[in-house]
Amino acid sequence: RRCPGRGRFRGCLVGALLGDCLGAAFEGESAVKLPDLLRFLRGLEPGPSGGEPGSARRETLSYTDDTAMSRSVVQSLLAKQEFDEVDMARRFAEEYKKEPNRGYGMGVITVFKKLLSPKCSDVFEPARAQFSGKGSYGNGGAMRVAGISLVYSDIQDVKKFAKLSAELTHSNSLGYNGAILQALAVHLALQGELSRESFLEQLIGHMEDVEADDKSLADARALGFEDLPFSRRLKKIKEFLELSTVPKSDVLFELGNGVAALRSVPTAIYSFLRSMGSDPDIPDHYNNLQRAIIYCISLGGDTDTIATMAGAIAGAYYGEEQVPASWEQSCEAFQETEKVANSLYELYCQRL
Ligand code: R7I
Ligand code: MG
Ligand code: MG
Ligand code: MG
Repeated sequence: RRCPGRGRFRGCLVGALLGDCLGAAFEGESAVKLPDLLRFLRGLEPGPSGGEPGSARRETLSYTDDTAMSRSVVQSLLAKQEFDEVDMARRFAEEYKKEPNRGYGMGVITVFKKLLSPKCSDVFEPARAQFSGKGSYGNGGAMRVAGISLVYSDIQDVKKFAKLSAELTHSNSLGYNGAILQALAVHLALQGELSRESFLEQLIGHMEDVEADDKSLADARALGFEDLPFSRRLKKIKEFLELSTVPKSDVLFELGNGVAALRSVPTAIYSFLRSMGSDPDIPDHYNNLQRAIIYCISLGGDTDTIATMAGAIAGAYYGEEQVPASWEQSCEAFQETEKVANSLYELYCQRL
């Protein structure tokens, strides 16, 4: 295994930050109009249509729980130099206590409150109790997972620690399998120039294995889904990519734009893959990474989370060269994000 370039680590974390901060402005809107979105983005740029040339930017876009939790994942990995469930759980809970108004999921707050109690001796227990013992299938495990793929280079480690990091809040396999899929996508993107076809084939191969265990089969059936639901959606993505145009309504019906991992992680992967090509609706001066984020947000729904996941994948694939300065500088804590990415790069390469 080789050490990927530093720019991919910076691209990944900053891409994720951009997706969250830009997407948050539209989270929960059922129909985002593309002209409105493009106008919002022009407002971030200096010059005639944006802020006054040379003037200070009007506002900084705040990050949400997606980034707050991603930062806890990364800070824990850097402090411990490996995955440590007790340390990571403590950081999630203390970060929530410090800034509770970042837009956290309704259910996960219960987990944080239990983790903060001195009586909590098993850090996985609060997550197991969620939703009457069925566990959360939300996308919170997936939205924050990229850091795992920026520390572990071995694909079995990526799967193992993506799952464990997600299980601190999401014990339903439809939640943690989404985190595994997102971590695998970042892992593959970090390796560089893979074609769409081989990127998808590899993801399908891994997920058919991940989803074949008894708990994954039982959890999917209990919620009324077919077997191997993530793998099936990856195959649907393959069909979509073979068509010249795909109506937004088909993407929303088949892949979704919701808060469940199953209705958001495949959508982020599709957005990344479709943005390898041009999009007639998005102006040509936007690059692949920008198109991936714009497309996610244009779908509406859980825009910050879908865009942060697509941004992490696209940033790992294209590197920081595709991160526009005006977008990055619009986001809270972008300089710190770059520093942390450098540290992850050092750790990843030192561990090889
Ligand atoms: O998954 P989670 O951390 O939420 C992440 C989302 C992202 O969009 C963030 O940007 C933020 O806005 O929230 O938090 P959870 O509370 O575990 O799950 C999110 C939501 O998914 C819950 O509030 C429920 O609405 C839904 N959900 C479930 N509903 C019924 N039964 C998750 N699991 C279940 C379930 O088993
Ligand atoms: Mg959020
Ligand atoms: Mg929210
Ligand atoms: Mg969200």
